[in-house]
Amino acid sequence: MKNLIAIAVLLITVVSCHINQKATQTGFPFILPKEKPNRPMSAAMERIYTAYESAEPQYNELFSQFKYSELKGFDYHGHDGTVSRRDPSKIIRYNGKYYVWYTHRQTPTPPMGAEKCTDEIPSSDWDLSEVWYATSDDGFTWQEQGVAIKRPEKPLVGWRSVTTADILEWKGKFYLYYQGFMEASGKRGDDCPVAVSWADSPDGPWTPYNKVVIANGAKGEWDQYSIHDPYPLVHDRKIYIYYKSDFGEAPDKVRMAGLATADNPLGPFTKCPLNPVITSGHETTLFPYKKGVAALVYKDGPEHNTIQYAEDWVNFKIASITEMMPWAGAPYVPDAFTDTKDGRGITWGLAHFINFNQDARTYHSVMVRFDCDLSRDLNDPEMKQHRVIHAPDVYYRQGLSKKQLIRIKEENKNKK
Ligand code: AAL
Repeated sequence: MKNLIAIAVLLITVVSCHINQKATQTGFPFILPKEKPNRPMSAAMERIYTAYESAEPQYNELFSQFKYSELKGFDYHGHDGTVSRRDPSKIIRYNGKYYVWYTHRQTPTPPMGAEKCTDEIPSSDWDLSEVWYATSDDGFTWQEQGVAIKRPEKPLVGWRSVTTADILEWKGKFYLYYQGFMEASGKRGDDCPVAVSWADSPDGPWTPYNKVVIANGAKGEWDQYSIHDPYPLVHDRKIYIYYKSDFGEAPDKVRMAGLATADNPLGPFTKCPLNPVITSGHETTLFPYKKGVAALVYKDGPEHNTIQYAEDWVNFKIASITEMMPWAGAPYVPDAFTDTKDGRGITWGLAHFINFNQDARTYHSVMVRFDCDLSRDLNDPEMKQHRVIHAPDVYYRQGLSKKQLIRIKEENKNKK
């Protein structure tokens, strides 16, 4: 009994001290402390000191705004929908020039959907496509060099379309990983295993391996249908390929990213048992940062519009929240293949704008340049602004649909 009373007295003293401290603690300092202050704080205040590299975004190396520039050197046939360029690869520098690979479609008509497609008429924007490449001195003006990966003969992997390539440099050779379609995209979904070709120089010629290198998951698994956007980096003397898969049933489609690693560019690739490792986003955009890897996670999912970081290359945490992120961002990553433990970050790359005309009848995509400051070697305060001010027109263009307008009209009618 005595013991019980002693414990009760102790508890009351501790609780009342805590309440008193809260009641007597002075207001939060006017100048936001750089270090976490030693005082009770709300969950939100705790978080800015524990979840991010810095409590203020402008001092967070993994926070940035994104600025966009039109590219010179690409012809889109009057933007009539018959020529499309999309899904650029990360950019590499070789012999004093930047190189990029991308999906190139040149078809007699714009995409007509899975029902109407033929051997010449594309179902989707990336159907009946090839992987092309371009080089540049400054990243703004590009010289298109033509095809890198052609569609092989039926029934080889990719006979219907080869798309969404990304580049690896490994032991003096170059490897392009890409999606190989064996039926028009849209027939079921967007099923396409990962294929690979290699070359001694980024200018080719490219030799196809003609085998699937990362297989779809087993029946019923999250990646049973598609391995999209294969994105290779080098870490721990291994090839790390991040990829995205689509799963679930419409309208609850889910897009997440996983990881597969290998000792050899042609495989075998082992999927990470913790997959998926990134729960949001769409195409894959990653770069070595310090000891770990950072990812741009935009569009789709609960954590879209974030930049994430995984020190162990598997367990990603939100490092910042931002806006206007590049779609299919493909950065210039100087240390992508150096197996660095001191990743320096990125400052620019290419991305795409899909449905450039905002008109399904001339559907096509264009490539665009983005700039940012996600680099430990750059300090550009303009990129570290916490907000972007958009012209009213940007908001008005997100107008209500006809269906929504009818609903609101009905609601108003019923109120009378
Ligand atoms: C893209 C990528 C993949 C998909 C399709 C073409 O943005 O995620 O490449 O298959 O859409």
